[in-house]
Amino acid sequence: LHGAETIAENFPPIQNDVFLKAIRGEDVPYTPVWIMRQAGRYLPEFRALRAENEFFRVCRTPELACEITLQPIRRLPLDAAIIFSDILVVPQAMGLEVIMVPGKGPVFPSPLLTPEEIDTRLVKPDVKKELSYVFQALTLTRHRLEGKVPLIGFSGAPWTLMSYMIEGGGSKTFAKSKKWLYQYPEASHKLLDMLSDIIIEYLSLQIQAGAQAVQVFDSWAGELSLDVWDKFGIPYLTKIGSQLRKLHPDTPLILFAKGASHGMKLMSEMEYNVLGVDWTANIREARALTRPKNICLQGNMDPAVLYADKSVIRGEVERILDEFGLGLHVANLGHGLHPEHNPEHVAAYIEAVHELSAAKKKQ
Ligand code: 1CP
Repeated sequence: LHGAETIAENFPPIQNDVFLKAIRGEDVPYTPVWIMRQAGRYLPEFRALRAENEFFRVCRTPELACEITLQPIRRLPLDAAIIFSDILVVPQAMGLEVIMVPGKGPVFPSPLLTPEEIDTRLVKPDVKKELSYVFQALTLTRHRLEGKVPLIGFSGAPWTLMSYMIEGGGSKTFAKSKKWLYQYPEASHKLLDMLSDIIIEYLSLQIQAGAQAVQVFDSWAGELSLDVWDKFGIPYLTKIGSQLRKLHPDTPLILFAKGASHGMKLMSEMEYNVLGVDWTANIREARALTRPKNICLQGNMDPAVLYADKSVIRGEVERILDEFGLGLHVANLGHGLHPEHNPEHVAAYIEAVHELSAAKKKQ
């Protein structure tokens, strides 16, 4: 690493700020687009690098995390980059082991079993030290992007991280972690509050390291009833939003709560500038709630559309752009890219967003 690339200052001036402008509700020439999991297994260059490097080794090696972040930016005209990492580096920093099992995904060999284990097995980490590799990757990537597009940092949301820590990996029913919410509400609140404080510090340090926007992924919000999410999700998301807003008044805050468009009203009352929506959301209703507050929406094409022909992709993009209307929209999929997606179809999606939105703007 060159000395200057390790210091979070004198970053190259931004060239493409369409993403940042769209979030602020400013006039933009076209609708900006980035894609969740844009750095991932659908890219041959990602698979090649991963073949030689274990997943969390990539996360922990700033040069490698930077390289993977830049891969989709070199190939595709995306309007933002997202740092390569994983939401599960936070539970790792709290003392839990997480391994990436090929073909299966992340696994905790020894998940949390009882509320007592919050005290006996978890540590409140020195975030700056334990996750320094993430901050270094952000600083390096911000320099190496040369101002081409803004860089997004991220964290998992408290409930989503809690569910992984208790389930020990992905889950179909969320039986164990939901049992905690109903059976051990106090311990659940204790764990969620502990996670929230760590996440606030983690995201604040990401912004200081060079992240120009941060996204909170509540991937499993949609597994909860509105009432339970209101009790165990919203208070912590609110705390994260308002603390970060105070610490970093000008940095866009994005919340993506998958499957939780039933909670749109609750989300629109927090301090996030952008709300992610998946393909089940009612866009007109979401707009009615968010437009008066100048909140930007992000989404929402079903990733499965990318399996269809390019003409179908274009048609779906056209429909989605019409539904959102111009302005205060960042195009994205409603969830991450799949390893099976064809990079050419991903390119066709981005091109369709750019061309069709620019044409609508001129109408
Ligand atoms: O072997 C591999 O390369 C594994 C695939 C992979 C990748 C590319 C995983 C394992 N994580 C990642 C990177 C990643 N994870 C990013 C990079 C930035 C980008 O979007 O390009 C991000 C933002 C994440 C965040 C993440 N990890 C989430 C939240 C987003 C979402 O998908 O809902 C979640 C839930 C995880 C856990 C995780 N990590 C990896 C997998 C396969 C999973 C999901 C497993 C499950 O279904 O439970």
